[in-house]
Amino acid sequence: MSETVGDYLLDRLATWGVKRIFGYPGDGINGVMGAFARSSNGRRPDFIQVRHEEMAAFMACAHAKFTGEVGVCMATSGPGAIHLLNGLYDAKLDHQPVVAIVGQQARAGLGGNYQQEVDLGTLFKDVAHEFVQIAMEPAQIRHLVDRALRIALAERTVTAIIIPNDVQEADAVPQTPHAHGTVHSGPGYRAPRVLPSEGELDRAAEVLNAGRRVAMLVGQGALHASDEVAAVADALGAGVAKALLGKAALPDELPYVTGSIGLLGTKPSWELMQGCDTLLMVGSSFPYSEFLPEEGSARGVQIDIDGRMLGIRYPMEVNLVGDSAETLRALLPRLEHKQDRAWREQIEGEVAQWWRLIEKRAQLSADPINPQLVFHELSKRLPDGAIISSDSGSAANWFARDIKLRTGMMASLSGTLATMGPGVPYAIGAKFAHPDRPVFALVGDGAMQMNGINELITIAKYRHRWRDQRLVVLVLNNRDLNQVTWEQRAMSGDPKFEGSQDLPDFPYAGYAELLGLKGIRADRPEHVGAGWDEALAADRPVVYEAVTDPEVPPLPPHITIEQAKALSSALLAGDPNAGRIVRQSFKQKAQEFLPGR
Ligand SMILES: Cc1ncc(C[n+]2csc(CCOP(=O)(O)OP(=O)(O)O)c2C)c(N)n1
Ligand SMILES: [Mg+2]
Repeated sequence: MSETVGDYLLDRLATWGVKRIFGYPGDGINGVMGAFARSSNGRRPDFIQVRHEEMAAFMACAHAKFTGEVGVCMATSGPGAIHLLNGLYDAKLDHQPVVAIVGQQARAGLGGNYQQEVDLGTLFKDVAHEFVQIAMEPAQIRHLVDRALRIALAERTVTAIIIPNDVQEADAVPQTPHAHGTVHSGPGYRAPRVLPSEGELDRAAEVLNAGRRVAMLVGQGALHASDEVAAVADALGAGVAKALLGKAALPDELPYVTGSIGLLGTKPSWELMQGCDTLLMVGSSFPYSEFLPEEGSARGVQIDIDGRMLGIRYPMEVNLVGDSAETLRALLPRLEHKQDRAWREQIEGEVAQWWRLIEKRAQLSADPINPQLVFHELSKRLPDGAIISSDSGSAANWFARDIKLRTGMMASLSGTLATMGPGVPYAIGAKFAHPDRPVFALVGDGAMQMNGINELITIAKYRHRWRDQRLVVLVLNNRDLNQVTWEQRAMSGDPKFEGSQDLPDFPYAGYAELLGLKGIRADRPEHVGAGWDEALAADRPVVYEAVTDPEVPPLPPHITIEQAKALSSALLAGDPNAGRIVRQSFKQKAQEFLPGR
């Protein structure tokens, strides 16, 4: 049998180094599934079967985030393609290179209001606007693959290829005869060296040298520039705050690292931004202006590889288009080592105090378990090389504040779309990419019920492929959509609406056991540490269900007057849990004012 388009597609993807494709079948993409089945040469990518196409897109995004390579996902026409969308938007908004390959009805039927016929070019036109194409001829496949991967990598974005099912089954045309109108593409992409001009570096150095209290804010663009960020922070006597996607950019053990910033952030990051006279932002588009210096109060320098991201969060004096590591290295010899270290010492003092506060908050009693204790006990035990994914929800607060990352660890979450649901699929994507490393997913019960429970089936299906079996899914069983419950109270001033917020209970640990995984359930504080020890010693992936108290407030680092007012009006309006909330909030806040903090 001669090679089909499906065969050629997979071979071309292998030429690009693609090792696995996360996806789900359907008759719209069967021409490619047939090619996977014929994959005898050991060269073609693996097909990883998920429970839902959105999960395939999350896994492709996680692959990109945890390897720097392009992630690939695949779905059938119509419903499968539609299911991919939320995961693709997650990748697009977090600037990850992901390629979606989807099927379509046969060419002859298109426009015929055919079964499952959806206008996929239009559907993907926003999420994959840099490149979305329909293959109408076998000869297109070579350049569609080459361009979809190259554009995804070069633009750090999502691209899509739509292939009608009769094209998938047609004979491949790897090479067209040279003629007017034919296209002859080649594979491969290497990132360029991107550096600002000398003059702009000098201007940036002038601003940074003039500053007396420099604050740095680093994001995911600095993940590969840890040494450079540390060296520049040392020279400038700066404190460093981290946007959530950049949490692994610098280890939390460094005394001048103030940790996360924003609503989920820390008090030292707040103080750093309020007290600085100069802001150096590296590889971040952290959005919340109220957590940045007030306009006019600080001079600003920003570094970003993408010129479109410059100068949108703070009116910067110098905007540098450049790779963060290269640019910081080029800046370093231009920086004067600041002699006056008072600002740096002040920050270090606040950071030390903050860690003591976090420790105390974790130890406060709750009913039955304080979620901070669960994260605190994990943080102490994190094995070297751990990879962590967090879902959106209250887990993201505790991940941001309580988890101390060390050198060599990786961590991510849906930073920009902030969608629920990526926690478990990100962990699966991480485990396939790094089967020797321990992986942790930190997930709420709402997100588990949305999709995490189903994706446990994928873990059970594939776990035998992973040399190191340490994959732990932490579920915060608080029977509440807690993050939003607190947003209703503190932002909108409404009491908790039980109709939208209460969740049914579910036996997460028991269900894990049914699947052949290990289930651990902690419902008393004294079980929490031992539960982690057991999870880390297990011979198989674990679901660690912690029964946590929804009335422990994920307090913003600096609660504003408006938020305090909104919260009290919510309570006055008859919040069903008013009494316990006041007690828990008071306990948390009181820790800041106790002696010996
Ligand atoms: C797809 C999607 N739907 C809704 C939301 C809004 N949202 C953000 S966090 C959250 C609650 C999450 O609840 P859960 O997973 O139980 O975590 P908890 O906050 O209770 O720890 C909701 C509804 C969202 N971010 N994404
Ligand atoms: Mg919950």
